[in-house]
Amino acid sequence: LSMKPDLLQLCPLMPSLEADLAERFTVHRLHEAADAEAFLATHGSAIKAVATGGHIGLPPAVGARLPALEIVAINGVGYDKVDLAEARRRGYRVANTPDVLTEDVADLAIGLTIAALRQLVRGDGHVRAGQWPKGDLPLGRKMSRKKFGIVGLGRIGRAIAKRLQAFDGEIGYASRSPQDVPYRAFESPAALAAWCDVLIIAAAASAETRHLINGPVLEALGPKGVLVNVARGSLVDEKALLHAVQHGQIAGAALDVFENEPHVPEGFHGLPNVVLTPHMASATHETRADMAALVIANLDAHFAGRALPTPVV
Ligand code: 8YV
Repeated sequence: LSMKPDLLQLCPLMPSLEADLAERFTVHRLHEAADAEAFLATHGSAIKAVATGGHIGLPPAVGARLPALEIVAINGVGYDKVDLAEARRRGYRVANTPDVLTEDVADLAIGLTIAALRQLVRGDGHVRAGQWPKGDLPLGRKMSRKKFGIVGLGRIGRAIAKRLQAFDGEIGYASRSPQDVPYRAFESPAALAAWCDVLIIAAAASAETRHLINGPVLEALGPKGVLVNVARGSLVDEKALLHAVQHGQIAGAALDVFENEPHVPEGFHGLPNVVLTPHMASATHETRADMAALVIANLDAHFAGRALPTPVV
């Protein structure tokens, strides 16, 4: 008889993490099951732990099938897709992987901003398609000395601001509460958007921040403004954004996250003024190894009866 507790895995994880999980748990992979309903009917009642991605969390319909659940270990910092009230009510723990991915997400925010302003992706396509001998690209926009607005000044927002300081511009922010920082505070995303050239989204997703960036905010950002999102798709009204980039209401956008991932509205595909990446802000060898180590550390701590290193609940 195996003494390993049963763990439900909800999405592919990197091979070394899957191996570490298999050493400790009897792992059941829901994402590989042909019939999820039947799979949960067979294994659900034994499951004590869940390993999942930040972008997947724990769907309520799955959580409801796991009566013995003790801990949800998220391989990511965002816990917007896990119902924390339900976790408290049912008495299971939730852990995430903060801090270790902050630098990567901030780095990608800078990369996306430069990519959007300087048309990096379009330029690459131009060369590959053999267009260079036929003419130059239209001009891009300057990055240095711009006004940068950051929505959400938590760990990631601050790391973005720190990097932006090298560009000799001005930095403003909008956040839930005023912060002790040398950046200009704005009372709302709309006020920030009206002031800045580049609006970077780094806030946590929640019911309160859903569609925080809506039509009026994009209108305030204006025809020279660029939107960058490395947070969650739900923070932006994607229909309003598509309309804005299609009609020149804003200059462009660089998006790593979308409302209905991995589905990206087709309207975006043909637009030269948008840069689209597949939710890859934390996707480096180094950071994914650090995240994996934290997932394991939280699970180990729980099953050893110790305090979790990075608990959410
Ligand atoms: C990951 C994320 O892409 O940290 C988060 O909240 O969304 C990302 O780091 C995802 O969680 C990987 O599983």
